[in-house]
Amino acid sequence: MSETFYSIRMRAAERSIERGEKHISGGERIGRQAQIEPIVTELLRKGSSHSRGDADFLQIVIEKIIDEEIQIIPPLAVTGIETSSILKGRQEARNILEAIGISEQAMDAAFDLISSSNNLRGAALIHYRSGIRLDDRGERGVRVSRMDWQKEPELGARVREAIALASKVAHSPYTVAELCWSDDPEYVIGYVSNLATGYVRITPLKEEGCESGGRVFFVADEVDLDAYIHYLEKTPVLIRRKDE
Ligand code: WAQ
Ligand code: MG
Repeated sequence: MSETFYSIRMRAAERSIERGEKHISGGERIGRQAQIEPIVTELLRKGSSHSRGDADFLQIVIEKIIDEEIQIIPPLAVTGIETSSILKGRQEARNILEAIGISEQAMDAAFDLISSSNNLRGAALIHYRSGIRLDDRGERGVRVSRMDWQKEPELGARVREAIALASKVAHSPYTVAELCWSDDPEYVIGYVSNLATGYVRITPLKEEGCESGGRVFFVADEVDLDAYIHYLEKTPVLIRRKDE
């Protein structure tokens, strides 16, 4: 692919002297030159009218992708589970994670972290057996970036973004599984994913009105952390369905 692509990223935050910085919203896209303007407009809308609050800091970065070849990967297959309570939803998530081989300890660490009121801006990397956090990014976590659909699928923006992210994450050999639910107070659906299981949407995973949410990537034994984080943050990935 010799065409020029751009990474377009947004982050929005609420800043106060007493409470420091609260993450409101983020977004990561890839586009050709002609798509920059519409993508910037979409990201601006996303960050400036958000249920988590009014951003008083909003940053958009546009960067030409030069030094790395774009990888093309297929999206994870999507399935869904609906339950009647958060307890049951979380149990379904645990059953899937257990079947994948995630330890009890690692699951507890992940659920504690995501349901804590201290949200990260990115994801926490947790060892799939010990439950020990492996990245040293603190409150920032690791922000997966530089991924998008080659052709926009007919899905809502949120689902489209989540499947693109989960597909990129799952395609690393160091990812054993991912657990996620939103930090947006009105959105109670989350997912468990990996390459073999696909993207399993589960609802509900949290209470309506709750602002806790996040992402945990369960990481394999043989992980090369620097290479893994480089892939997540920097390697450009386009998602393309097999029949396109
Ligand atoms: N990289 C790493 N972590 C991220 C990223 C990223 N690019 N974007 C968000 N996160 C983390 C961060 O901790 C957020 O607080 C948290 O995930 C939730 O982000 O119906 O909307 O964008 O199939 O609020 C999943 C279900 C929705 C979608 C997830 O996440 C569906 C969602 P949000
Ligand atoms: Mg959010």
